[in-house]
Amino acid sequence: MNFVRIATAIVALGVCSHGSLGKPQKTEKAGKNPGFGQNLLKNAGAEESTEDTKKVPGWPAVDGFSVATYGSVGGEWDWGVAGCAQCGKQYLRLSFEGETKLLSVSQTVDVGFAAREIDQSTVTARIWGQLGGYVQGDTTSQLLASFQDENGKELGVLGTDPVDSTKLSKPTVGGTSLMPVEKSGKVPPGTRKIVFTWKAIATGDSGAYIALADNLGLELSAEKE
Ligand SMILES: [Ca+2]
Repeated sequence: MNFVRIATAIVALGVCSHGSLGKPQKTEKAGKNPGFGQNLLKNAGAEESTEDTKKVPGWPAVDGFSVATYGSVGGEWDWGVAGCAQCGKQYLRLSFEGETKLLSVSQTVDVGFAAREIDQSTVTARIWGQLGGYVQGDTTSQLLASFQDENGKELGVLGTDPVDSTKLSKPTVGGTSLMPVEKSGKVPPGTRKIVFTWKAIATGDSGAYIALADNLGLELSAEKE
């Protein structure tokens, strides 16, 4: 049993410490399993149309979570100005206030299609996105991937660093900006689902907190056979 626990701990550490910077984004064998090399999130770029901006297609309804058209919200960009070159026309918002200091939204992705490769410890997960908010603002956010077995037991977590709002580039219009974030790590054996979460956290006491995101992603790739 001790060996099992130690092995599990080593896997968990590996998940947290493996960076992907400089690595190719898709491995040469990514085509082997048709599910590899694909963005597994629904409506990852927030471009799907909806009549109610609080009902975001592909995402659960969460109070304070919404989709917006670039330019439609005062203070955040302007009409025709997107948060990034490939950001399209719409973006995601997490908005909360008062005593609420944290707000998140998640998608759960079934990765049973890669069970064999995952249990052989040959699968890498990559999460990425464009995250931001008001430059110098007191809201940060990050992306998290919780690797879980079929019973929902967490086997490991992969997370990007929270966005530093003082490092957001000065926007050409409006007061908000996005920056790319990314993290990769080994998928622990036994993983059958991945809970992808975008989590916003208040870093000050302004009482009004806004985190913005676009072009989120989660993909699996085979490292080796
Ligand atoms: Ca978009």
